[in-house]
Formats: sequence, C-alpha cells, structure tokens
Amino acid sequence: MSIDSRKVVVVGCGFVGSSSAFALMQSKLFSEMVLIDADHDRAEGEAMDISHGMAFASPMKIYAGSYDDITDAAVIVITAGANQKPDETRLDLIRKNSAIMKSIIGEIKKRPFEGILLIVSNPVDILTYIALKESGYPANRVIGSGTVLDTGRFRYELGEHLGVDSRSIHAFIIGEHGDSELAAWSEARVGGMPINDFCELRGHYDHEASMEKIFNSVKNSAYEIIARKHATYYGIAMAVCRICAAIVRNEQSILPVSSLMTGEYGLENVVLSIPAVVDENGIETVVPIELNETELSKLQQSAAVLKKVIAEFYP
Ligand code: 6V0
Repeated sequence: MSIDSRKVVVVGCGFVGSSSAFALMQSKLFSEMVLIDADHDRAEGEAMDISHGMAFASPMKIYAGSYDDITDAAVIVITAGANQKPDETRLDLIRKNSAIMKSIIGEIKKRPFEGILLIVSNPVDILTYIALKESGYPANRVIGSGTVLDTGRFRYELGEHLGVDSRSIHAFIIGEHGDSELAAWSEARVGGMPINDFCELRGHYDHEASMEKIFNSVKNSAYEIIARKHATYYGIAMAVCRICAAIVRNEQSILPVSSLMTGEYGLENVVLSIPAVVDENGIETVVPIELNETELSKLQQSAAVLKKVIAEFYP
C-alpha cells in the first residue's frame, strides 16, 4: 500500500485530538482526515462539527473511521488517553495511558501502515518509547511531540520579555516533556545574538532572576492552565500542525520532538527531546546542540527520570 501524503489520522478525539483536527483542517496540509475514538459517537460529532468549518477554509474529506482506514495515511497522530487532573504530574498518567497506547499500537500493527506515528498523549516520552517498542518500526518513524509545545511557550515568554517576535528567537526546551525538562540557555540566540547580549540591548541586566522566572513560567504552564480550565489543548494543537507540516512538506525543519537517543550526550535507550531535523521520513537526524556542564548534567538527570519509568515496563 503506498502512502497518501495528503491523508492524516487522529486517534483520540477529546480536547487535544479535536483541537488538533480543527487546526489541521485550517492548515490545508491534508485532503483527507480520519478521526478515530473509542467513543465513536464523539469522533462522528467532531467530524461533523469540524466539517462545517470547511466552507470557510478549503475542501477536504473529514470522517469518523476505523483502523481499516489507516493503511495509506502519511501520519497517525495519537492523542488518546486520560489528561492530567489538577495536582497530577504527567508521569502519574502512565498507568492509565500505557495500556491505551499498547492497545492502539496493537490495532495499527495489524495493518500495513508505513507512515509516521506522532505520539501526543502523556507522558509523551514514555508513551513514544512504548509505541516504538510495541510497533517494532524504525526509530525515525516514531516521534513524540516532546518539548515542541514547551519550546513554543518558551519563545512566547522570551518574546514578551524582550519585545521581539518569538519567531526571531532560537531557543529550546529539551529533555522530558515534564517536570525534569530544562532550557538550553547557553545556545539561545535572538536574531543570531547570544541571548544575554540581546537582553542587555533591551535594558535587562538581571539575567539569573529573569531566566529562572521565565523557565518556571514555561515549566508550570500546563499546571497553571489546568488549574483554571482543566485541560490544555490549543497550544498543543498548533504544535501538532507544525510537526505535521514538517513531515508532509518534507521541510527538514529543526524541532525539539522526542526521539530515541543513540549515544548523544552519552544517552541510549531512552526517548526524550533534543532538536531534530524532521522531514517526510520523520526524524532525519538529531542535532546535538552544545550544552554547558550544568545543562548536560540536567539533561542526564532528566533521562534518568525517564529511564527509571521505562525500566518498570521493559525490565
Ligand atoms: P480527553 O479530552 O479525555 O480525550 C481523550 C480521548 O481519548 C477521549 O475522547 C477518549 O474516548 C479517547 N480514548 C480513550 N481510550 C481510547 C482508545 N483506546 N482508543 C481511542 N480513543 C481512546 O483528554 P485530552 O484530549 O485533554 O488529552 C489527551 C492526551 O493528550 C492526554 O494524555 C494529555 O495529557 C495529553 N496532552 C499532551 C500534550 C503534549 O504536549 N504532548 C499537551 C496537552 C495534553
């Protein structure tokens, strides 16, 4: 079965899946979108509702389907599973969501799917690792949304702080998409300038305090949003679109998706986020940016947190 680069499947049509589908419809990246959910009525309702926006965007086919519809898709976006409740960490979700991920991968594996798996459900790094192991697909085809959202939040916060378009900022959140993530400050650039130099250009000299404030605000964003509206979904929906664009347009964009480490920074057999070149084959290559000693040690600690959880599933 050949791949139809204009076809996407979204598995899980809750807040994140339906918002992603809504954003994908507007993105014009695809001409066919299949929605799958354990609650088929929900998938049908979302497909109907989103289709009604099509007259204001551009034509495509959107429908609630089944796993028999996945075989020629370019990308399957998996957002199925429980979300965080107030005071729950992403790692707390593991017990509920690992079983869901295994059952979904089991269904996908029964069919000759050759496209890219994009895992979004949390804890995303662990579930991407599970998807990789259970599918047996090559590592380039199994991507987690990782810290693409956190990096978007980071660039937004920096843009606000510095009075500059966030798209002019090259700076990454790396590691776990969760509590042990870190900001790669030493490599951060604004318009090509080291970030502290740009801060001073804008009259900010209190680097340590500002860095701590901005990073904490990024790291705690999900908790702050969930405390107010019980879920987060618009930011991640845009991140899903961005990753899909890199894949289906073969963009070779550098995005901090989560991928399998194979020796980078001394890390192996763990899935986490560092920048990677993303193209039609998924991960073309990871880009191990230079880290200072503190950052490297934090990244290794983040990997250790994830490895401890992985060891429970694959001792
Ligand atoms: P939700 O609104 O409860 O939706 C979950 C959906 O999954 C429901 O519609 C369920 O019916 C469906 N579902 C459950 N089991 C299955 C199954 N076996 N097959 C198909 N569908 C199933 O949750 P929400 O949409 O808010 O969150 C979904 C996941 O995304 C959670 O794990 C979140 O933690 C995660 N997020 C990940 C983010 C990221 O940056 N990676 C960001 C936000 C949320």
